[in-house]
Amino acid sequence: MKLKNDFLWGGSIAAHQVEGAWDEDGKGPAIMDFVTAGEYGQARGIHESIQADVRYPSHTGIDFYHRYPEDIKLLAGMGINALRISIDWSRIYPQGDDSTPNKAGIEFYQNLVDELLKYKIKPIVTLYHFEMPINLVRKYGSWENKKVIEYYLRFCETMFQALKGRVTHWVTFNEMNHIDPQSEASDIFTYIIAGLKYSELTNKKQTLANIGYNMTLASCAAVRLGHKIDKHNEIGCVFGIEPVYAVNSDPDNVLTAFKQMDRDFYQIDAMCNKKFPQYKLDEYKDQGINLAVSAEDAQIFKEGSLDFIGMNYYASSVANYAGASEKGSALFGGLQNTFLPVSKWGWTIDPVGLRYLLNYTYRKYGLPIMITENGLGAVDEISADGRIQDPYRIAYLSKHIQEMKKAIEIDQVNCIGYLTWGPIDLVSATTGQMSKRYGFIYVDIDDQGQGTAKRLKKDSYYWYQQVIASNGTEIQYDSK
Ligand code: BGP
Repeated sequence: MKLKNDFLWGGSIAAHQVEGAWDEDGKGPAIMDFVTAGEYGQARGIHESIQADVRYPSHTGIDFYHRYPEDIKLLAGMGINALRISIDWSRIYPQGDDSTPNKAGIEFYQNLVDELLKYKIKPIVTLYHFEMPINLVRKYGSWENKKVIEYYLRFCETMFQALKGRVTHWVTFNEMNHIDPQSEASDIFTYIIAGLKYSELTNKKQTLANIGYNMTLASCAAVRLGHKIDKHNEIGCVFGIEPVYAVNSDPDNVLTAFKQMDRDFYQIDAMCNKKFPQYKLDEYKDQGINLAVSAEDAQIFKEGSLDFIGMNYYASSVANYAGASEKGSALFGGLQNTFLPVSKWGWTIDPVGLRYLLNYTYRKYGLPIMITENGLGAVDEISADGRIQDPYRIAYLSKHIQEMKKAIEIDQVNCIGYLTWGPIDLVSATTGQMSKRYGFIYVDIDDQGQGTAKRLKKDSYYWYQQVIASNGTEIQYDSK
């Protein structure tokens, strides 16, 4: 298998990390609008109400809401043929349970999509990327309440209809798999996904299981709905998964690693195998967690299976093991791998892990896989002549593309696209920083929100242009 001519090369962004304009044109407050900026080792604050003199990065983002024509023109200059965007639910239904949608919000996304189509860039639209109206959390208790599924589906229907004929590729949810009753979670991870703080949940295991189940059900119901509205719709769900390796070949450690990695797959099982997995229900039962699949739900799982799997890939980790002396500090709490380097933010850099994960996932489901995020968060410096040299980013991306190509060309994995995270610098989700940059395009805004907001092309901009123009054959980097 070779990279197909219509292979998708592009990037991914999320509304709350770029748009800003958090209270303009009828947008309601959403969960991330209450989150302050943090940094590596210092968690983002989660506030009950907006406080004066506090910086909430989503309020201004990179001002994409007003600057998107300029930004899309720059992105188009690299030759990308796909951009994954998200729709901020709170722009469409400001309170989540409003009786009618906000026209200005719909128009914004119609115009944004038209701008992409003008440059022949395929819009890939995520319907939930950490952007829930806060009212749905406070009034209904977030995803634990089935009423929220109804409101989500109404929002999906509004957008499927509003963008019918313009958008064919959809993503129901971004990274719901981090909701996991079996492991301790940080407040920011449960908050980002469901607007709830882990430390404040009273019945943690039951609540997280309910949320994981309801989101899975909502995704399947959205797929079914999207197919009904337009048979051309290709609908996927995006997962943030990582390979989990064993520290050594001790079979106990190998089994522990397998179990830790497998935990992230029960929702994909449900979405691809037309059935919520019985093993998960039995496992829950053993742990005193009650979950029952109604006949109506079973029908939804049956009729709402995915067309493709979206994979966000950044890092791998090593499973904890009995007698480990160190505490897990890798991305999702695993141990660091002594064979591999880490980014400045402690994320393990493992290009081969991408090939491994592509193989593992493709062999399990046989569905097309789109790499929906990949990238290196790094600090960039502007030199005196205005140039931004970022060979570290090029090195990271080119190594990952090489491994993806091996998965496609040697291992016969049907991978349909490669989207980098944040092709234009944006606000970091986990830290709220601007200085954790992923882009090919630099945005002159600092961690305090100060700067000209000017956009500048980095060296990697020209490199990605060359990668795309050659359909992935020229990935070398000439630093001159
Ligand atoms: C993914 C999220 C993105 C993005 C990315 C990088 O999990 O889908 O929203 O933010 O991680 O993370 P960060 O911004 O924390 O560096």
